[in-house]
Amino acid sequence: ITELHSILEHKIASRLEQVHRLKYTYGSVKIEDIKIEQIVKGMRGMTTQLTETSMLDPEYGIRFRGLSIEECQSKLPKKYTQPYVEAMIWLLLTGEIPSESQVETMRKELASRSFLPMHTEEMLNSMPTSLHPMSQLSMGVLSLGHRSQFDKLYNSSIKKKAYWKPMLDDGLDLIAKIPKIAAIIYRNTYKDRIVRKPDSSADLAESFGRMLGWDDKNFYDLLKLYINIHCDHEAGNVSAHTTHVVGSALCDIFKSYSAGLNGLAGPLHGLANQECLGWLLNLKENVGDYPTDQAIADYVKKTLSSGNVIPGYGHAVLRIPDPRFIAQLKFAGQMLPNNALCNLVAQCYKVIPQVLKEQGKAKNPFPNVDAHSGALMYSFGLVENDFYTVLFGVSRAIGCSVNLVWDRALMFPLERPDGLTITTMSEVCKKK
Ligand code: AMX
Repeated sequence: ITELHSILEHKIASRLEQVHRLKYTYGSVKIEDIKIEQIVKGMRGMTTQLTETSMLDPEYGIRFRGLSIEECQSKLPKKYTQPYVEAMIWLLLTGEIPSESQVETMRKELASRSFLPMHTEEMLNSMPTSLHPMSQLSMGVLSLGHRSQFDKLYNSSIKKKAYWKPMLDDGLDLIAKIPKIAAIIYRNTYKDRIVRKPDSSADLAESFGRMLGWDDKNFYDLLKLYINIHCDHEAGNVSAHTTHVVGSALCDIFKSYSAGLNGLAGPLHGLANQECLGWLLNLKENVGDYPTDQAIADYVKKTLSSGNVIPGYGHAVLRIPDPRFIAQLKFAGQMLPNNALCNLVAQCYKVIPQVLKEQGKAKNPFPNVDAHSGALMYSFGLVENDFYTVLFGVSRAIGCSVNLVWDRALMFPLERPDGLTITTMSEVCKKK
């Protein structure tokens, strides 16, 4: 991991120069005007963040350090059909495609950190199983702060410039430990409360799959795909943004990401994948395994006329079918060509956009990532849909951690936008 430190030292130095230039040379350049409707409509289309790891283009989808999902799949070191999660972590941290040996270094580093403190295990084991798995996850992550290197060093004489080092230490801890927290929640809530130990000879996804209780290399492959496509999605989404804002108060990664996870648990964000599967299973029950397109369209219209949204469709930024959905569609086509539920997802993709277009409300009538993930998990035997957002949380820990490391490396300040009262804003409008 010394190699990772020296790569980062080098990259951070040149990025710091750029940020310095942005601040002092170009500080007064305006990049856009803010309209009142943007403030009222949840800050849509307002560029307010600087981020290193990924960018979301409405017409193209996500690029991780400039690479599309397909490019990541072809360029990053892989096992079976999908890149190692460790390779994605390296890419997000450094912006470089890792060698096989760098992936192995990352794998060993994470494996050595994958144990949990006793108090975390005891706390998770004492939680009521009726508590939503996302609440358990958020508390499990928060409890890891007990050993935060960032907190420890912040209270010593560490210089601001070096904050990223303990943040990296904590970030690797979080990424390494969160699979075991998730596995305990899964085994306690739905199974026999027996959890296997992390497998120090396996990669992160395989070790996670084993702890969940699976002995199936295709399932480990699905976990690699799932974690890689969910690991980061630009800076403005609720979980990433929340983590960043809390981190800007110089909270450690565990407090910051625990807050981010609470946002991820919202039905308009991460919880949508739980709702998606529920909706899909109801659809299947109503229209059968091999429905006509018309039967699906009628069911969709019924959902809309009862005042509900179609889970898994639409997006706050994207204006195309989500490439993360397409990657899962391809995976299902290869691994589960005769699976009725996955085939129903594919048929919905043909039918639903047209119905949403006719309804004319959604700016994006196409599927997002959540339209497929639940069906894949369900088909591999992970059927408990209120656990799905926990899988999302395990994945997003990567992007949120890497971003906090870079936030501290670039010495970003406390985030504190201004607010106006509705009366004041109305008066400002009258004067215009
Ligand atoms: N079904 C029905 N109506 C929809 C719709 C859908 N899937 N998506 C958007 N609309 C409606 C909105 O409810 C809104 O109606 P309103 O004017 O009466 O309030 C109108 O279309 C305009 O919305 P928008 O600007 O297109 O979307 P948004 O940016 O406000 O919200 C999102 C985006 C994702 C919350 C929304 O599309 C939605 O609710 N989708 C279903 C839930 C979902 O799939 N969430 C997962 C998002 C991905 C993630 O974070 N995991």
